[in-house]
Amino acid sequence: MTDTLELSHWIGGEKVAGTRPGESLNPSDIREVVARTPQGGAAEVDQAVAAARAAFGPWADASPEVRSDVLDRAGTLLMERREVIGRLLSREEGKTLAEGIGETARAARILKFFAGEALRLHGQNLASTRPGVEIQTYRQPVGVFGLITPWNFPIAIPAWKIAPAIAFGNTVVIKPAGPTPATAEALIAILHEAGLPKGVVNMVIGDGDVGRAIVAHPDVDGISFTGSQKVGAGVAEGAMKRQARVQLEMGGKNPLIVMDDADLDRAVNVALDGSFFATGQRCTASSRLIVQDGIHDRFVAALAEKVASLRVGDALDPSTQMGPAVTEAQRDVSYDYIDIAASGGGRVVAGGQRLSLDKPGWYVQPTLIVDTLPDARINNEEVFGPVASTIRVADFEEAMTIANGVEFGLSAGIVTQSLKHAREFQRRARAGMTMVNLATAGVDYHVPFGGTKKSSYGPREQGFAAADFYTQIKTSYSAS
Ligand code: UN1
Repeated sequence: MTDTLELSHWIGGEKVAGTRPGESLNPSDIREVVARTPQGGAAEVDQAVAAARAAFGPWADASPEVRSDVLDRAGTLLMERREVIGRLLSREEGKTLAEGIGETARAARILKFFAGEALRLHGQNLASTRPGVEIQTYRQPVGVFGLITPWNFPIAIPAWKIAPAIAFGNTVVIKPAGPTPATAEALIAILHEAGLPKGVVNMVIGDGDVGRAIVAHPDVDGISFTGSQKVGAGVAEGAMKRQARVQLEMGGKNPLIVMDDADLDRAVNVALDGSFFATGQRCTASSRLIVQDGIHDRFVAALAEKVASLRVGDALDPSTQMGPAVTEAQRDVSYDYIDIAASGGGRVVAGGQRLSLDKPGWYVQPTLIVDTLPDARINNEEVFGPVASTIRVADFEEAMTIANGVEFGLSAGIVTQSLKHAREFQRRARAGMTMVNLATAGVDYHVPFGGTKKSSYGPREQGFAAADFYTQIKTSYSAS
């Protein structure tokens, strides 16, 4: 499949062409243009918000069964087409074909999950402190949501923001990430094919101007953003200025502690998955490997061997185990951090070299850097690439202190056979998600997702928690 797609914005159920042209490239072979896109701006955002506002009343008043049916049908269509859309995803984002198809199936499951949640929205009934008075609480839709999504999960994240928003009666304007608009468009097209009324979901393609116009728009009631900490801070400020509700999912510098009593094979496989799969481009990636002295050298030797033998290549080649970085800029960030870590005293034991293959793509060698210090830049700043560092520790206490000693707190993991350490880790880790004998990345879709400290802000995403952001509670008192 090498044809170039021609994308449009989606406004009020119609495809709307743009004036300024843009494109997305195949990071495995940048000679290939995956899609040509319009680049929207404030004018398209105005039209999209107006369409979402017009659609809001009827959609909010529709039977939950109507909303459930659309999500269910879209989930079925997406699951049926997961191979084709997963291939498009891998071609546009660069994760392997297995990862691209897996993510598409995950997005389909998310749509199905929220098809069920649409029917389960419930409130409470309480006796008042005043005799004869009853109180009911209802969850009601909020209005128009602006969704700003990243390129690293170009279909799953749009799905997990759009699905709860519309399941509970809201309408949406989404700006997909610049490098991956075609994958997002596939989802929007399927929702419409499944019978979504015009204007319930609108999409404006473009760059930061589109994001800023959404955040500043007076008729957007809430904003959900996944992306970098820096951009997220600006989104929060803009939303708060006009009292819009806001939810931010940002970076991580996720620790994986490996204790002396760990099963070595398990520890190596968990670290390999957490640090390098999806080219390390996950905010949940295990980027700090905190390893106890007694297992350290065996762990590093075994992991280095596996990292060095990972097959890096074209995302669509079935033998590829790790695809390229999504863009040239992302590739260069990885290179920069490898240099920063090495100049800070770290020792590169796998990867670390510039990589060029027979195709022009943004390939990076998966890289393991050992003997780094906890306060080095490599252990405090998010790389968002296939680069992991190890920190040697004497005991559990030192491991906990280092694990919690960064500004981020998204996901944290431990590999151990000690129940005591596992339980204590779960209790004391300052992270929104903890993993015992599992990779820090790779989460379920039906449970809450989010972090602490600078990783997240606002209510959790996904699972039963999604209703906290995408509905508002009304408290009704009545006496007879
Ligand atoms: C996962 O680890 O399965 O952008 C999901 C990210 C996260 C999603 C991670 N918001 O990487």
